[in-house]
Amino acid sequence: MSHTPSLHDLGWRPDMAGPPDGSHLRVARITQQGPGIWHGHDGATEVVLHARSRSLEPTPVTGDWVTISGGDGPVCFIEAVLPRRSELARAEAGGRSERQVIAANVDLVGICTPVDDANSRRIERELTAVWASGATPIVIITKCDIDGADGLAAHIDAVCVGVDVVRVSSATGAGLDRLRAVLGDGITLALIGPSGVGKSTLVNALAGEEVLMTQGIRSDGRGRHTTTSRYLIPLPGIGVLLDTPGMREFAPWADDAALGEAFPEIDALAQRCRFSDCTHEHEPDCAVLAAAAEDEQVSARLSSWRSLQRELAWLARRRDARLMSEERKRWAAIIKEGKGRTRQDPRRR
Ligand SMILES: Nc1nc2c(ncn2[C@@H]2O[C@H](COP(=O)(O)OP(=O)(O)OP(=O)(O)O)[C@@H](O)[C@H]2O)c(=O)[nH]1
Ligand SMILES: [Mg+2]
Ligand SMILES: [Zn+2]
Repeated sequence: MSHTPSLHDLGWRPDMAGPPDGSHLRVARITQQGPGIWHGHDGATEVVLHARSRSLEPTPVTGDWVTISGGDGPVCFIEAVLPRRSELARAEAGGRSERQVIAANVDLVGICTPVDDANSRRIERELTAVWASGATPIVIITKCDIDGADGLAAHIDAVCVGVDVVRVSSATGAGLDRLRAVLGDGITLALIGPSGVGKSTLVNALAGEEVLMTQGIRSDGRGRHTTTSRYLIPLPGIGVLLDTPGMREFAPWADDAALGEAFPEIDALAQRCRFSDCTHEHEPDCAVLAAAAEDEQVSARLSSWRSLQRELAWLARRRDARLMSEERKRWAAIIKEGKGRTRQDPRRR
């Protein structure tokens, strides 16, 4: 970076509450996360951060605003994580029932998809997660310099109902002005999408210089992940970019309200079903089924909606089961402790 970003360049806003005047604490934003160690910037200098306490909650992620102490050397301590205004989360790959926060305090999430290999189902899944995050999604179609891009991009619009779609090429610079227009001073845009779609290349193109490593043109490593951590990159005068490593698959962590926002046309049709709790499976006078029978596009969207809804319901059940089991353990411990006390001194209550 050519010059030191101020807190404002990092995305700090006057309406955000930091430590009180006279406090020995100051704020910083996490620019790269753990495990166990974080990098941040406090508007004056880059800092290496450790957690003050083992029980620091929540675990800081890239994009977080934290209060820090120390600073004679480059190592400082994270004292607290400031309240998040947005939280982009997914169900962790593998077991898939743990919530994993990918980034915090982002205003916009750019769902990146390459024009020659766009996966509509994946875009729907990512949109659902972004609607649940508190940030606003935009869909960024990358590599639009590829031959026949216009025709290839057409089907993507069908799954981007009510969402801005921006076509860009980092190679030619096309569309970058539109992206700069949705950005702005202190606005944070996180980029997500599979590996190799050109997320880091796009950050470099917006920055006008090589701030991130990208997959080399001559690289033969298909599917190799080039970016391995989540980076926050303040671009003074442009905005704040948050680059993420490509995720092979994406399981959204969301609720039905977010699902409704990702499928607004299904939601609108559902308002006209006879039953307010219609599942759109077999009920009479179901407006969604009626529309799906007449329109292939609605039918495809309905089947995505169904599978996502099942997936989210499964996650919610797993989460509830886990909460109940934790609650049971907590009670068992309380009861055990109570019994121990009774045995020692039966008169004490
Ligand atoms: N034709 C064309 N190729 C591009 C464009 N942007 C990126 N690429 C190429 O796509 C490949 C991947 O780019 P990266 O920016 O490293 O992709 P990434 O999404 O950051 O990948 P990960 O870090 O692994 O998640 C590189 O070989 C780039 O040269 C573009 O606008 N047009
Ligand atoms: Mg990358
Ligand atoms: Zn219905």
